[in-house]
Amino acid sequence: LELEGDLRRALHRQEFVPHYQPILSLADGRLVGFEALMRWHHPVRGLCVPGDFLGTAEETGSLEHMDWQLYDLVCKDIRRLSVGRAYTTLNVSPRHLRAPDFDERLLELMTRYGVRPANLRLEVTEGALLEQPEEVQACLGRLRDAGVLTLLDDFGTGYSSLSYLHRFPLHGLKIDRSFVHELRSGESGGSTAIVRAIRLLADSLGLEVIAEGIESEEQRYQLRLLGLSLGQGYLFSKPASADEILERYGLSV
Ligand code: G
Ligand code: G
Ligand code: NA
Ligand code: MN
Repeated sequence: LELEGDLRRALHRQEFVPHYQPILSLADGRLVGFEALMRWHHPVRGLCVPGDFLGTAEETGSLEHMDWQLYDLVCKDIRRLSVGRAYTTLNVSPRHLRAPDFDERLLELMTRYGVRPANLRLEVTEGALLEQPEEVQACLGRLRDAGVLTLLDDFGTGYSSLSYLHRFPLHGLKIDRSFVHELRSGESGGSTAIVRAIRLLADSLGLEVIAEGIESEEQRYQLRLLGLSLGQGYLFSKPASADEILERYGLSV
C-alpha cells in the first residue's frame, strides 16, 4: 500500500527514467541497438530496478502511465542514440496491447519527437499475445506497416506456443537469459540443444535472434558456435544512463 502511494507520487515527480543496454554483433562487437529499461530514481532509496516495483505497478494500474512517461523520454533520447542504423527497443506490457489506440498513440509520440520508425522496436512477451490475439495481431501489424518492428521477449520461458511465431507479425525473438546462463562447453548441456533448436526454428521462419544475459566470453563463444549473431549482457555493458552511453560511444550529449 505504501508502495502504491509512492508510485503515484513518483509519477507526478517524473522519477522514472530509461537506462540503455547495448545490443551488439557477437562477431565483431558492432553496435546494433539498445534496450531501454525502466529505472526509478527514488529520492531516498536511490536507483531502483523494475523487480522492486513492477509487480505492484502492474496490479495497481500505474504501469501504463509509467511506461508512457518512459516512452516519452526514450523518444527524446532516440535521435542522439541512433548512431548509424542503431535502434532502441521499448518493453511493452501486456495491458498496452489491449488498448485499442496503442499504435496510434505511439506513432503520435514518434511524430512529435521526429523518431524514425526504423530506430524504434518493441519487445513483447508471450503473455501479451495470449489475450485478445486478433486485436494484438492487428495492432502489431499496423505498427509493422508503419515500419516499427516487434521482437518476442524472454523466448522459451513462457507458453512457447510455436504457432505464435508465424501468426503474429514478429521480426525476431530474444532468447531468455536463463538458457544463456546454463550454456556449457561440449554438447551435453540441455541449454545447448534448446538454443540450437530455437536458432534453427527462427532461421526457418525468417526471424532474427538476440541472446540475452551474456556474462562471459565462454558464453559468447558458445553462442557464436551455435550460429547466433546478436546479443546483449553484462559482458558488454550493464544498462546505463543516456549520458553514460553517449559518452562511451563518443556521441554529442
Ligand atoms: O532492467 P531489469 O532487468 O531489472 O528489468 C526487469 C524486467 O522489467 C524485465 O522483464 C523487463 O522486461 C521489465 N521492464 C524493464 N523496463 C521496462 C519498461 O520500461 N516497461 C515495462 N513494462 N517493463 C519493463
Ligand atoms: O525481461 P527482460 O529481458 O526485458 O529483462 C532484461 C533484464 O535483464 C534487465 O533487468 C537487465 O538489467 C537484465 N540483464 C541484462 N543483462 C544481463 C546479464 O548479463 N545478466 C543478468 N543476470 N541480467 C541481465
Ligand atoms: Na525486454
Ligand atoms: Mn528479455
